[in-house]
Amino acid sequence: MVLIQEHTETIEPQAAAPPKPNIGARILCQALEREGVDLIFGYPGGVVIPLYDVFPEYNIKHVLVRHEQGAGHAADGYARVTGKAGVCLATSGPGATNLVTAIATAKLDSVPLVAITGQVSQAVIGSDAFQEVDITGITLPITKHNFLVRSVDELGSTIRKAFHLAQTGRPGPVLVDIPKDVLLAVGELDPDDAPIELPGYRPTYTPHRRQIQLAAEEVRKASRPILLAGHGILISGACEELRTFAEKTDTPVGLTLLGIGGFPQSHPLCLGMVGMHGFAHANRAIHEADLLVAVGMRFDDRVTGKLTEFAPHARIVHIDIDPAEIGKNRIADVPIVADAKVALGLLANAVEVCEHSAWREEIEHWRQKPPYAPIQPGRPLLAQQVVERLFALTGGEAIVTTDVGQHQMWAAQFYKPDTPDLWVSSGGLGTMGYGVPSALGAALGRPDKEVWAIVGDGGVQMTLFEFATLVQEQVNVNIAIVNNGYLGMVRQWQQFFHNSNYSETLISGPDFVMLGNAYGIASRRVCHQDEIDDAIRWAQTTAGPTLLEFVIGQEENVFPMIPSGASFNDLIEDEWD
Ligand SMILES: Cc1cc2nc3c(=O)[nH]c(=O)nc-3n(C[C@H](O)[C@H](O)[C@H](O)COP(=O)(O)OP(=O)(O)OC[C@H]3O[C@@H](n4cnc5c(N)ncnc54)[C@H](O)[C@@H]3O)c2cc1C
Ligand SMILES: Cc1ncc(C[n+]2csc(CCOP(=O)(O)OP(=O)(O)O)c2C)c(N)n1
Ligand SMILES: [Mg+2]
Repeated sequence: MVLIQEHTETIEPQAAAPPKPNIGARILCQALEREGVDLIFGYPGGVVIPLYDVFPEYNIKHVLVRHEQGAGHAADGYARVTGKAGVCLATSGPGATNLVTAIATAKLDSVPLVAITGQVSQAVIGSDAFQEVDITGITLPITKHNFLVRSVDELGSTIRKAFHLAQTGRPGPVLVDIPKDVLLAVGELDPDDAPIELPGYRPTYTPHRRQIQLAAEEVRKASRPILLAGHGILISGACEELRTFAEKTDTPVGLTLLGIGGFPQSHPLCLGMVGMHGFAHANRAIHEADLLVAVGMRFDDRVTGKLTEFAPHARIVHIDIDPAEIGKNRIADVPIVADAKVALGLLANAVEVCEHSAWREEIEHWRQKPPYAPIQPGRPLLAQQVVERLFALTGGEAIVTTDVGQHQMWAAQFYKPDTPDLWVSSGGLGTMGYGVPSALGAALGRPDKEVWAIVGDGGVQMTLFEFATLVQEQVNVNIAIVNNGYLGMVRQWQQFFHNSNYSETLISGPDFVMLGNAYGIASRRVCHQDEIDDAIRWAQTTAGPTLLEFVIGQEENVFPMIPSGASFNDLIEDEWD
C-alpha cells in the first residue's frame, strides 16, 4: 500500500517503531503501577533523567515540587490521609540528602513512605563521583529498611519488598537507591506471584489468647479505667472496635496528638488530647486512673512527662504491633503484641458490660473550667478562636495539616474531628516546615476534601517555596498563617523557664499577603475578631489555593502545660477565674 499525502508526494509505509527496550527505568514504572501508584512527588536531576524520560509512557502523575523536602512531606501527607504509601523521588547527592528530614519525620510517626533515589553508576560508587552520597548509609537509622539495587533483575522484587515493608506491621519509610546503570540496563519485571522474600520479617497481628483474657480480667477489676488511644488506632483502622470497647466498658478515652480522629471528640466518653498540652481534665484522669488500656501509642515523653510519676496508680494494658515499644518507656502489666483492630475486637468480646458513672462524673467535674480566658470583644485575635471558627465553618470535616509550634497545639486542642484521617501533624520529630507541603500531598490524595494548613509565621518560612507547587497544580489548599511575630513555642519556654530572655526568637517575615499574591495565591490579612468568619468563608469559596494571615497577640501562650520532664502535679494553667 502507498500512502498519498495531500500535496501528491508519495511515501513508503513506515516500518512499525521498534519495541522500546525494557530498561530499568521502565521496569521501575511497571513495578510502581503494580503497587497501585498513580502519584509521585519528585524533582529531577542527572542520574534520574532516564526515569523522567519514560514517565510519560505510564499512568503515573509526577508532581514537580520546589525542594525535595517538600516531596517527602507531600508524600507523607498523602499517606496519612489515604492510608496508602506515599512516594517521593529525588536525584543522587543533594536531592537525596534533601529528603532526609522528611524521611525522619515519617519514621518517627510510623508513616508508610517509599523514597526512591537515583545513585551514581555502580562503576563509580565509592569514588566521590559527582553528586555521590551514601544515602543508604545516611538513612539507615531513619528508615524501616533501605535497599541499594545492584541489578536490574532485582528492581521489580525490591519495589514489592519496599511497599510491603512500608505498609505492613508498624508502617514506616523505606528507601530504594537505584544506580543509573540499573535504570539503563535491560531486564524483566519479576512475576506478580513471586513470593516476597524477607526472612525474619513477620509482624504479629493476632494477639496471644491468654493475654486477652488477662486484659479482660484487668478491665473487670478496674473502677477508674482510662483508654489511651494513639496513632495505631488510625493505622489499623480500629475506630469501630475502640468505640465498641469504650462503650461496653463505659471507659473514658484520651487521645495522643497523633491519635486525634481515632475516637469521636463529640462522644461523651472522649476526654480530648492528653500530654504536655493536653487538657487538664484528661491528664488528671490519667493521674487518678487505676487502669490504663493504652492502644497503638508509644508512651512518648510529650505524653508521659516524668515517667516515674505518670499514671502512678494505674495498672497498664499495652497493645502495640511493635514488640520493641512494649515496656520501652512504661512497664506493661499485660503486654499485648498485636494489631490494634484485631486485639480490640477480641478484647471487646472478652469483657463484660461495665458501668463507671461515679468516675465519669468526677472527670466531668474537672472538665468544667473552659480551656482559655473568655474572649473580650475588641481584644487582639486569639488563635484558639480562629481554630474554633475554622472547626465550626468546616463542620469539623476538613483535613487539617499543621506546622510545629504553638499554633499546632492550639489546632490540636480546638480542631476536634470525629472521624479519622483528617488530622495531619508532625508529632515525633516535630518538623517545622511540614504544614504546607503535607497539605499539598493530602489535597492531592483526597481531592474530595476541603484542606487547611494551619502554620506559624516561623515554620511557613521554612518551606514556602511549595506555594509555587500549589499554584502550578491549582490545589485547593487554604493556608492559615498564625502570625505572632515570634518563634512562639520557643519564646514561651524562654518566658516560663529562662526568665523571659527572648534570645533570637523574635522573627520577622515577609508581607505574607504580598508574598501570596506574588505567587498567584489569593491572599488576605485578618486582624480583628469580627473578620474571622468572613475571611474563612471567602477562602472556602475561592478556587485554587488561598492564604489567610491571622495576626494574633504576640505573647499568647499555650495552656495548660506540663513542663518537660515534670508531672501532672506541676501543671501550669492560664491565670484567670
Ligand atoms: C510541639 C509539640 C508538642 C507536643 N505535645 C504533645 C502533647 O501534649 N500530647 C501528645 O500526645 N503528643 C504531643 N506531641 C507529639 C508527641 O511528640 C508524639 O508524637 C505523640 O504523642 C505520639 O503519639 P502516638 O504514640 O499515638 O503515635 P506514634 O508515635 O505514631 O506511635 C504509634 C504507635 O502505634 C503502634 N502501631 C502502629 N501500627 C499499629 C497497629 N496496626 N496496631 C497496633 N499498634 C500499632 C506503633 O508501633 C507505635 O508504637 C507534641 C509534639 C510537638 C511537636
Ligand atoms: C526544623 C525545626 N527547627 C527548629 C525547631 C524548634 N522549634 C519548635 S517550635 C518552634 C517555633 C515555631 O515558630 P512558628 O512557626 O512561628 O510557630 P509558633 O510557635 O509561633 O506558633 C521552633 C523554633 C523545630 N521544631 N523544627
Ligand atoms: Mg510564630
